Order: sequence, then structure tokens, then C-alpha cells
Amino acid sequence: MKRFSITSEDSPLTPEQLQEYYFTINDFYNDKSPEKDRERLNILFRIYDRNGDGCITARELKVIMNNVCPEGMADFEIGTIIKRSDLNGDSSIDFEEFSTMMLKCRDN
Ligand SMILES: [Ca+2]
Ligand SMILES: [Ca+2]
Repeated sequence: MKRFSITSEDSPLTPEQLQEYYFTINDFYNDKSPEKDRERLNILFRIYDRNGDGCITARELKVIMNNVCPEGMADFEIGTIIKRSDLNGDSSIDFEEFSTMMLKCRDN
């Protein structure tokens, strides 16, 4: 039986988290600093990882995209992002994969 937990993969972002997300992503893009990148990626990863289990699933990514994109994102687009970012093939994104993906997006 699945254990009950207060935070689920589908928990929507709180207004504070949404604010922190925009604030951090803005800093991440506008102040490229190797010393601060990791800290910012950590904050972002914690926001993405809705249930706090250390990896981002398609369901969690969908929650974020529905919060930050006005038009949301289709399931197949979410699937494509996961597939591109998932380097070890476990169908979810861990912190290292997340960092690699975010830095690639920003620096290319
Ligand atoms: Ca998770
Ligand atoms: Ca993975």
C-alpha cells in the first residue's frame, strides 16, 4: 500500500514558492556565477521536486509548467523534456541531471 504523505507529486506551488521560483530563475539567468549557480539550482530543484524524494517526475514537471506557463504544457512536451534530461534512464530527473539540463538551457 502506498504510504500517505502530506506533500504529493501533484501539490501546486504556494504563492511564496512561485515568487521564489521567479526570483531565483531571474538571478540564475542574469547573474551567471559558478559559485551561486549550485545554490540557485538547489532552490529550484526543491521547488520542482514537489514530494521531496530527490527526483523530478513527469507529474511534478507538469505541476511546475502549469504554474509558470500561462498556456500550460502538453503531456508529450513534458515527456520530451524528461527524456532529454534523463541521463541514466530511470524516467525521472535527479539533481545532477537537473543541473546539467538547466545550465545547458541557459548557456547555449
Ligand atoms: Ca519527486
Ligand atoms: Ca534520471
